[in-house]
Amino acid sequence: MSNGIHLVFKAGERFATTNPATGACLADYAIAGVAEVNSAIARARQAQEWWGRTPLIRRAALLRRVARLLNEEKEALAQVITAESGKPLQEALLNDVLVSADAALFCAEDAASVLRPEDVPHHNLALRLKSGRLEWEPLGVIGIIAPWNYPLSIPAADTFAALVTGNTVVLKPSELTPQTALELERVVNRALDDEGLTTLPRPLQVILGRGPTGGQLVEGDIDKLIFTGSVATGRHVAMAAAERLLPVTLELGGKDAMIVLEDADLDVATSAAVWGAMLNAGQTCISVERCYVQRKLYSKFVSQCVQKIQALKVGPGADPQTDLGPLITPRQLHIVEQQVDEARALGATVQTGGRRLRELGENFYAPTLVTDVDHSMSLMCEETFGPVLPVTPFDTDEDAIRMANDSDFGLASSVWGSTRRAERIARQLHAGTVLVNDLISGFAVAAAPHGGVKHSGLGRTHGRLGLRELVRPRYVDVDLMPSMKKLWWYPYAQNFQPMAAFVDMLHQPGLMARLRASLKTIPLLLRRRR
Ligand code: TXE
Repeated sequence: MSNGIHLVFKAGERFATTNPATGACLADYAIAGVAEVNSAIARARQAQEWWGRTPLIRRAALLRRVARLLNEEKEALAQVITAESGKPLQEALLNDVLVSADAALFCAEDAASVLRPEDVPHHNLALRLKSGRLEWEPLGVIGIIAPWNYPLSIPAADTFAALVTGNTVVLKPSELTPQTALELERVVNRALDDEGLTTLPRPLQVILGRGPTGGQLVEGDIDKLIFTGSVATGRHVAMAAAERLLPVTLELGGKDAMIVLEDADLDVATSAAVWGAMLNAGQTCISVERCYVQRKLYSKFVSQCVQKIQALKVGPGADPQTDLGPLITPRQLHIVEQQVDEARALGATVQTGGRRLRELGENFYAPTLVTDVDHSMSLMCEETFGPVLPVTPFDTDEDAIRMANDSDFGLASSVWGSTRRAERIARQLHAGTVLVNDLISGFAVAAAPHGGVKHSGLGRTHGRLGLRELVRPRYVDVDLMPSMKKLWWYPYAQNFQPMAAFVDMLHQPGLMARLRASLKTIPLLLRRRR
């Protein structure tokens, strides 16, 4: 038994992947059992010995090479991603391949400044004859458990951050999108070869399988885990990790609010709302899951959004004309369908969509806009992860802030309207990221941290904060007068009063009082120390 899930591995078990648009079988793969997971971790640990000693300049060069290869192979990679995840080709190209290439370059360029030792100035006079500095060292082997919705960019950004900081990686991708992870491994290995870093074993190890394989990784000899997925699994993983004090970073999705003020540009805000809710068929942790519109704009906002939604072209992601692809699995479609049906039963109005598109295939759901919604509905409080835009009006800024913050999640949110007013609201929202007059794109800013508050998770990935989570600080303190015994060592006899004067000398208000106190410390200097 492990992290709430029984680890049942049958020797030789395999799993297959299917194309979400067509239902066609894509490939089948061997499941990594206990032995395979542990030997991948052992290889990563062995690799860390040489990789951790490889100078940063060479690690950065590897990531520059990776960025170049991702660019060279962008079209073929986008095809693999679309085949496995169902998303439109353009989304695979930009939100997976480009975001990954940017992350690689960011790591190559910024790691040096993050890893540079930092001076730690000493403020206390008695400690000034020492110099202190912080040094950063890799944690060791990083386990990454990744989801299917951004099958390249999520594991790639985490992998690159781990590699550039001198760690090695064991990656367990989603069982729905294993091929994309194997492509990532291939690109990294090719970059290692191109850079003359052919030493074995390799710093990135990929293990394939379902939940139990991930569970075994959590149980294995790793030094940190980065998990991206559902709240339920994240909680299991965190509990198993806590048992052995394994540090974890958790990215567990969101219920992101979009607030549209009356002074927002209506045309821009409606296009943003539709794209922000429908991107990747809504299967984006930072997609618009709730939209609050100031009453004056509300009815025009709804009718413009409906028009724009109805103009979307739904179809297989591989068709370059497609705006909106299928959901990943019938199970995911069922979650969406249930939430919309429940809202409808509780009085919500489906303005457009709200049904399966069976004529297109098993996993297609019509892009949907729902009004007359409230927070008693799961559509407004649980992650939907589907192409659904629930819209509701508000009156005052305070109402909008209260409604947006009334959620168990806090990943990202956006505010639309005049910049100053929107920024004032943004500062009051409980979320890891708040965008003003934009949405989603925070994830594409390689330098920006990604992560949330409340049930959206713990810690940060991406950016300088993400790099810092993959190193441990070591405080190094060097005494500049090694032949001198310290004034606070033994003996204590007759020390107390001069020491009290010493504290006065540092903290007594007024210069004269401090000078007087300093005279009383002279006996400290004259005393012989044992
Ligand atoms: O997630 P899981 P699922 C949300 C979204 C979606 C829901 C379920 O709302 O509807 O989660 O999706 C591995 N020990 N998000 O079922 O189960 C699993 O193999 C260790 C939000 O796909 O959390 C996969 O690699 N690992 C989200 C990964 O965990 C385990 C992205 C995620 O799977 C495991 C995806 C276990 N016991 C879904 N069980 C986001 N944050 O963006 C499963 N896994």
